[in-house]
Amino acid sequence: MNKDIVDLINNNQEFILTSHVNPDGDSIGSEIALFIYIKSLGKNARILNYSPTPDNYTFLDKDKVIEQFDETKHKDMILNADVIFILDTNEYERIRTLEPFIKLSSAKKTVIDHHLGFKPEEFDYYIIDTNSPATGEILYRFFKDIEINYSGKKIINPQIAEALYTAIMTDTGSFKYERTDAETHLIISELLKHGINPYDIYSKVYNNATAGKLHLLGRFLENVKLLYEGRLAYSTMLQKDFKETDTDEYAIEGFSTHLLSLSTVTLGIVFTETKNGVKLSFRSKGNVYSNLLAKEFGGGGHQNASGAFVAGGRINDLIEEAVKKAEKYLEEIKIN
Ligand SMILES: [Mn+2]
Repeated sequence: MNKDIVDLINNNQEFILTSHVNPDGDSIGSEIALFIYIKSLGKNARILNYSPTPDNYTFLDKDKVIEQFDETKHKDMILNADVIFILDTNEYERIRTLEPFIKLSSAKKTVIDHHLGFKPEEFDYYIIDTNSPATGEILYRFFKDIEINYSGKKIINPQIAEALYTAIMTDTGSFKYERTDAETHLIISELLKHGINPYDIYSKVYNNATAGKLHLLGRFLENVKLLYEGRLAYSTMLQKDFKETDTDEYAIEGFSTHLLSLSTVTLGIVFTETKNGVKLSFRSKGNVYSNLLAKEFGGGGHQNASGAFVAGGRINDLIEEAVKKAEKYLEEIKIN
């Protein structure tokens, strides 16, 4: 991958970076890290996201460079860009209203992600590493390769280190999910040498709850249902839950881990009623393929974390349907 991308960056001037709807630590961290690198070469770059940056990740955007996509303001910028990087995103649908302009743009389009999804033929460069637990880890290796083999100059500075650390910390569930391996820890060790503070970063990302969020979590836990000898756990969040706790749908990020904390559970589902449909989030343990179930609802993702959105769907119907369909995915698939 690297030589092509090194040349792509060196030989162009106008860059657009984007990532998925409801960005997470890996999206924002990866965008900031790549942005700083591109800018350091004297190029122009903009980060355009469909969603605003969640409050707990704004510390990464020290110079407030991330912009929320606005069609009138940014359309021409996208159409006329030289290169567009789509980070941590595996399908066009997840960049929402940016999709038509990116498709129309004459820019060279590059995907860097750790999920399968996009059709490679729709892109000029398609860098997918499903062994990486985070896009931030792919970028770390990219930067190290440039430092060693191409530029001889140090790329990773404290700000990039903080962004990549946050990307990897959040996408590995603080270094515990599948695909967290020795290399991940070695990379983290290298990043820590830049003087970043793990406790400080963790606090900024996770110790930011409001009373409303705790009350919402209370409801979420109260609503947990267990089925199939305790192998399936699910919970439901309704619009009234958000209204009554003065929160919104973004507040449930991370709640699904509570479902997997039950020892018997292999698959957890969170059903969220939104204003225009129902969101289904699937989480699983080991070789339980949650993404196959997500696919049955027109969604996708990877083995242990996936999701689907059913526009206009009714939540009770979807719970019934998903519970029924889930049964055949609850057993681990043994691979010899
Ligand atoms: Mn990611």
